[in-house]
Amino acid sequence: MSGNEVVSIEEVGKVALVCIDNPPVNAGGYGVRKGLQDAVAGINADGRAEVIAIYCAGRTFVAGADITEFGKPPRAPIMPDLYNELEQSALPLICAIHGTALGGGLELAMACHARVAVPGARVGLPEILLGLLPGAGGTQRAPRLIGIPAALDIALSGRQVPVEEAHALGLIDRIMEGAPRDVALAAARAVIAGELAVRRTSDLAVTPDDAAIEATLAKLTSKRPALLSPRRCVQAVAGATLPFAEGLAQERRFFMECLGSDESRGMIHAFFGERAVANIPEKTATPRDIQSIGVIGGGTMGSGISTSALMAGLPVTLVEVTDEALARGVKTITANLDGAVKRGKMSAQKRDAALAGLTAMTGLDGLGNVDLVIEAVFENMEVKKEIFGKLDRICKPGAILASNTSYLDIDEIAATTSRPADVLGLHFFSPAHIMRLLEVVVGARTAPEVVATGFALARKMKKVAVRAGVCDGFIGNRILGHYLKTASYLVLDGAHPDQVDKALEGFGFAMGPHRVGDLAGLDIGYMTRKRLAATRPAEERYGGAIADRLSENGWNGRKTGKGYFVYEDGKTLENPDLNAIIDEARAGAGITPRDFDDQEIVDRYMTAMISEAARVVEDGIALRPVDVDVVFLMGYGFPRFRGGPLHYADTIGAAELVRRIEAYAQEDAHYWQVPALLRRMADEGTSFADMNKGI
Ligand code: 3H9
Repeated sequence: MSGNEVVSIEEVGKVALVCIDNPPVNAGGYGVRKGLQDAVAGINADGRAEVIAIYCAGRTFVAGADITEFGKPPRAPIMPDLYNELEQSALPLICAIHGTALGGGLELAMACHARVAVPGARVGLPEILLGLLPGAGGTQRAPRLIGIPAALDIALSGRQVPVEEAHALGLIDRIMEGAPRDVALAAARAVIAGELAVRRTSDLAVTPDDAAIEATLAKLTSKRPALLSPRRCVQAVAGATLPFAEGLAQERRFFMECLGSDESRGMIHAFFGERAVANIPEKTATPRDIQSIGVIGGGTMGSGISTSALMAGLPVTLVEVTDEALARGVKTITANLDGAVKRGKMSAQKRDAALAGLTAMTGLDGLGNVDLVIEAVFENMEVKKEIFGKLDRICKPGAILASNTSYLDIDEIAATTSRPADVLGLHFFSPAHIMRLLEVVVGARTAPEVVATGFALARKMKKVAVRAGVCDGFIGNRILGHYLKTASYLVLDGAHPDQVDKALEGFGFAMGPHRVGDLAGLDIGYMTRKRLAATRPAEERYGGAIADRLSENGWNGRKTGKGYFVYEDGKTLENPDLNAIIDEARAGAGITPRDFDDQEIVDRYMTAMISEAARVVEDGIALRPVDVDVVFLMGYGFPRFRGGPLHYADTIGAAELVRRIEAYAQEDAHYWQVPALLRRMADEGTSFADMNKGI
């Protein structure tokens, strides 16, 4: 009865304490499962203890199954069988939770005969975020403990439930203060003293709730029709009214079906991708200490960045040109923080403390003492150069000078200073206090510790940083600029903007490109096309005629009430003038329109996106394919269950992509060119996943 390398047993009087110690998050891999099985069986056989109490070492209770084991042959004991076995323990079996009991962790707790948790602990069933459903009895035991509606809410949202709420629901029996081992021991003694009740969850009855099941399924069909795992999750929960073994067998079937789906492969790729992007060449450099930040520009971006920094507890000096602009910036920041309080992201007290950290002033002179400056003025190289020249004179030695530019050359900006090693791009996404992506743009001379500081700042702001090289648009906007042309070509050639949007929404995007354009403002694209007009190659087909005409009419999208669509009383309606504009543009270009089916729309759009993404990897702008995936998942509304453009590309295969590009090139050989990387992959039979290996 000695346990194994990750599960140990300690006898304290009549209590057998079982400790799981499997860093970093005590995931329930084979060693943990086997250790628990042997420990609980051994203690029962031994006959000395009166209660068994499980707790975890380190920062958290079991955070779920070991995700890295998915896709490999299962190794007995598998979780659902093990938890049944544990639940049948003759000795009372309890657990003490700290940190987060998630997925298979919470399922372990629910298989115990009582559960206690420390203040601050959280519990949840996040399998849905991995394209799965709770597969170790969670869909059967949660309804028995807390009822069908609450079980549906927790399993479908995947949210982390605070311990107080979990206690009120009946998921946790008692909240107890102390170190996990002490709490486990005290709770076990309470069981011996008859002060803490124990019972087997699978013995409890479930109150049927067909209305809740049907309403939830109907909502899923209208809101998330493309996804398998939420639907299967509801069906599994509905099965909780069956005899326990039957419900459990059905849950297992559904779990295995989801585990074998592209949906879960995409979402698991996204989970590991978000963490893998932190693996950069500069990761061993020591970040500089950032205690204060300066933000230049109080517009939407500057205010959003300031809000994000203040929410992370960093004092901000906001700089604007005029008092009026400054007042507008402060007002926006205040409204952003109020919004965060309303959404439950921060307390009113924290908001007040954050606002107290804001200093607002006109002129750059007040930035002499800050550790990092983020310039967020409008996109004009001359203006930016002038600002960086001044910052070079004003800022203290060692201060980091960052630009929030979305596409301009960081090296050219850095060259206006005497300290190019301290200059980098920090490209936030709008709204900056909500969007979690940060592109850290590394110039030719940016110092490693400056890059590392960008990543550390992102972590502090609870954002995910992706390393990008210098080029027009970096990773995201460079690829976007390319594939948006496809959307315009599709419309010129015969598809309707609404059809294009609906086809892509069917693929999984929250909004199609025309609705997004209307939301962002069509004037942005209009100005970009004007800016690039002089450099547009003569062979390039011009796709902007329709959008140009909309902007020239003053129809710049939502903010003007009209763009590709008309916006009235919160509704999106057809623009009655759009067809005439489209007809005129087609006639002007001598095009006879043809029909497109939705699949061709998706194929062309995605192939264009993948082509440019392949070039971005090949050019070294992105370190690996997964970096592109994370940029699109976190910054461009790419459907998470598709895993990102290059994960999705692997589901098509390089050979088929090359074939498609060559076919499209028959009509437009300038736009549709096979990227050398894709050609090589097709010849060698390799995938983008191969290039991600060893991260
Ligand atoms: C499940 O349980 C299925 C069952 O229902 C049925 C089975 C039959 N496995 O996030 P962090 C790694 S599905 C393997 O940076 P934090 C992670 O990759 C599972 N590895 O820490 C990272 O590695 P690295 C349901 C895992 O403190 C390191 O641990 N559970 C797992 O910011 C640190 O992670 C979940 O979905 C895992 N389960 O956040 C929970 N989890 O350092 C997933 C983490 O090499 N996990 N790693 O990059 C989380 O949400 C967060 O990790 C957690 C800690 C909140 C726990």
